Amino acid sequence: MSERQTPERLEPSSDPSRVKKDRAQEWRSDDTKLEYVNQMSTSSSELCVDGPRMNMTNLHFHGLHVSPGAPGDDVLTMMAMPGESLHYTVDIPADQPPGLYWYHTHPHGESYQQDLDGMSGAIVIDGIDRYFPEIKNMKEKILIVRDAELEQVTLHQRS
Ligand SMILES: [Cu+2]
Repeated sequence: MSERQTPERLEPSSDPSRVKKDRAQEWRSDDTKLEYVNQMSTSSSELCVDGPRMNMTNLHFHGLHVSPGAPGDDVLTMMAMPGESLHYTVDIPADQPPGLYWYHTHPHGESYQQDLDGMSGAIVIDGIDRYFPEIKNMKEKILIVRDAELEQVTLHQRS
């Protein structure tokens, strides 16, 4: 049996904003600094795709129109080994389309298992009511489905 460990400590401010993530935390679109702490153990008995896990990690901000260079959405050179931290600056542009995005780990060779273990979360860019005013007063619920594989759905036409 494996022990689940989470390496994340995202510390956005508590100010109201247009950018929200799960855990009911919010941060302002101009408050873009994140500290990501790898709290995984230095040794692992679990195997990865190509050998033993090293428990390294980083973040990818999926779908956001942000810089792919460090200290932004850089999944190639930014990497935290156990006990290390990464300091991100994620400048989300004012014209980022509203909608549901997500962040997830992205260390090559280990991200698949880390993502399946829950190392991901939602990022909501507010403003969809600008396009659909009728939903302005609807209560928002964010639903994240994990540990489930979705099978391809084929629609059959009834004759
Ligand atoms: Cu992604």
